Amino acid sequence: MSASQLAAMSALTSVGDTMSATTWHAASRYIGISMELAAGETHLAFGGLVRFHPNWMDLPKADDLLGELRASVGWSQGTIVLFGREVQEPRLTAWYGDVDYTYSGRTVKAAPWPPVLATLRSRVQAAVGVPLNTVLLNLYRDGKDSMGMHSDDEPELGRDPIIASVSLGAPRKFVLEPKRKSARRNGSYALVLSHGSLLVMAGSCQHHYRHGVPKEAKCRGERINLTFRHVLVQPSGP
Ligand SMILES: O=C(O)CCC(=O)C(=O)O
Ligand SMILES: [Mn+2]
Repeated sequence: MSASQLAAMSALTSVGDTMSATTWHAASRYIGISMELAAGETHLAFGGLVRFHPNWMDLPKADDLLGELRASVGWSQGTIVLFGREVQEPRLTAWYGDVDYTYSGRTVKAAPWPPVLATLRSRVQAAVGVPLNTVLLNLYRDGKDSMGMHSDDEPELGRDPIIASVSLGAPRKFVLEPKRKSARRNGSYALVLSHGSLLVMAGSCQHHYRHGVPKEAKCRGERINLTFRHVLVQPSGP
């Protein structure tokens, strides 16, 4: 992580953080095989940094935002190729940004920010201290919808990207596991992404870890997640 990114991370607002990193390590416990990530900053064992702000947004604001995004965003269900077959993604998605972005083998074109997302982007940028020029939105209709394990490590995001993730609606488990399989049993983390929370992944997190949102049979509610990123603008050709 560059010095400016480090400075930006340490300047993150601490609303809702009740534990210092040291207290958290002392209080950590295991959920299944995963160590629970609590509020505040955690330096991951294999490298990378995570900051979690469970109460980043006040609840009436989070309720309003959830309702507005649910109704106004142009949600669609994408397809992915799995074992040679085209299948529908287990969630709905939408994307807005200043620049084109290629992820999971598909390219999405720059699309203007609706005012509600422009306002949220400003707030997220102020919290992380770096510019963010795209947002990917995911709508999980219930616990049958999910996000497979992956890393946000496309070359367009550059080295050590900062990914700022806002969650609204039904709480869902988020898993972070080392890319190295032999380290997963003792080196995985989990946390519950609550309504109005902000999770920031930074440093070499995407290099060493994968993350995902597993299915949760008991979850009946909807959840919207927004991941803000900074896509590097490619120099235009001759
Ligand atoms: O829904 C989430 O919390 C995860 C979203 C995510 O990892 C992504 O959009 O890349
Ligand atoms: Mn991701």
